[in-house]
Amino acid sequence: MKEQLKKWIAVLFLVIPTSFMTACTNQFLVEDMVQEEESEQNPEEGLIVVGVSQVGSESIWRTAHTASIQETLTTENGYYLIFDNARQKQENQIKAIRNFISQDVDYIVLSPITETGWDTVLSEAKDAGIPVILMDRMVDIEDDSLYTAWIGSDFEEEGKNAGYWLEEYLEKKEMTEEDINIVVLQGTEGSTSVIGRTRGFESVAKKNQNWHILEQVDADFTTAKGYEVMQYFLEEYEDIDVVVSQNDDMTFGALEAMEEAGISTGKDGDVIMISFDAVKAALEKVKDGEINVDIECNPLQGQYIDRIIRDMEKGKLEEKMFYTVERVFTPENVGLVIDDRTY
Ligand code: GZL
Repeated sequence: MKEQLKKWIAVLFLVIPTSFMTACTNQFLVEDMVQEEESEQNPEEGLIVVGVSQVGSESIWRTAHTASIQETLTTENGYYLIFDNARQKQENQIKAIRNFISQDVDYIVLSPITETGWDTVLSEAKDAGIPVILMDRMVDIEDDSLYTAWIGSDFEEEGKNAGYWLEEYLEKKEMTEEDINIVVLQGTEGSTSVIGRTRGFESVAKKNQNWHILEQVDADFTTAKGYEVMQYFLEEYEDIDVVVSQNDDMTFGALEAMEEAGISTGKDGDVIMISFDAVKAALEKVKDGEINVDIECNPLQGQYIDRIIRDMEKGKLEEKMFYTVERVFTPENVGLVIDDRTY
């Protein structure tokens, strides 16, 4: 009997825990399935949901800017990123922002293609209690409480640096008295980068009586338009001494048009070539002497956005304006950075 009893007890000790474990396992399995179900229905569970409205993909700089954001606002870093490319249309950005509001995201990050036309939609975001962080470019609005922070470049400083470089270069070449004819390829009309770079360069130009800005034309920050506008300048003006191009993509188009016209540029060329952005493909041309100077504009803004959001999460944001660090590259110093350039 005892033996029989012992067997039953052993069986019970074996069966109960097993069935209990089976039940638990089943329960855990069920819980897992529910969690899995929930996470499929609610992928942003426990993550900071950020809606990003990007200008477009018009330039190498913009591609690097987008990469910096997408490589930082990852789920591993605690974010659920909803990214919208507006294809260079403000109405697409406004639609995207309204979409983010309807999804009740935690933050909206916006690179505004132009400065005006944002008051209404940013008021809607504020009414919805969603903080807006501006990146790259600025908005021209009545009430600056409509955005919580801004991260970007000092574009006016960039424009001035181009002017200061030209002053120094012409002095070295003993060309401070002769007429200097300048044409400017501008980027997207009404964008902060164009407004600032133009204002900065003009502020230096007006101090040099022998400088003549013949014309400034919008080439929309693209290579194709840069080529077209440079062709127009070459047909319109016989004697161009300096080309200022407000981003490297337009510069590539302008260089192609000048090469086709048999005009050399850069260090020992017919035309002085000044560019902005300092992407690697352009720095190669600085190194080769085809571009005289490239004014850096830093697209790596993802980390700044991450830090701003982290500080806001802790209610610790103390600043509103964050400026990126930038340099001026010439054949003399480009070698220091070119190999490490990731874009
Ligand atoms: C600058 C950015 C400009 C770049 C262009 O911050 O707004 O837009 O200079 C880009 O390359 O298209």
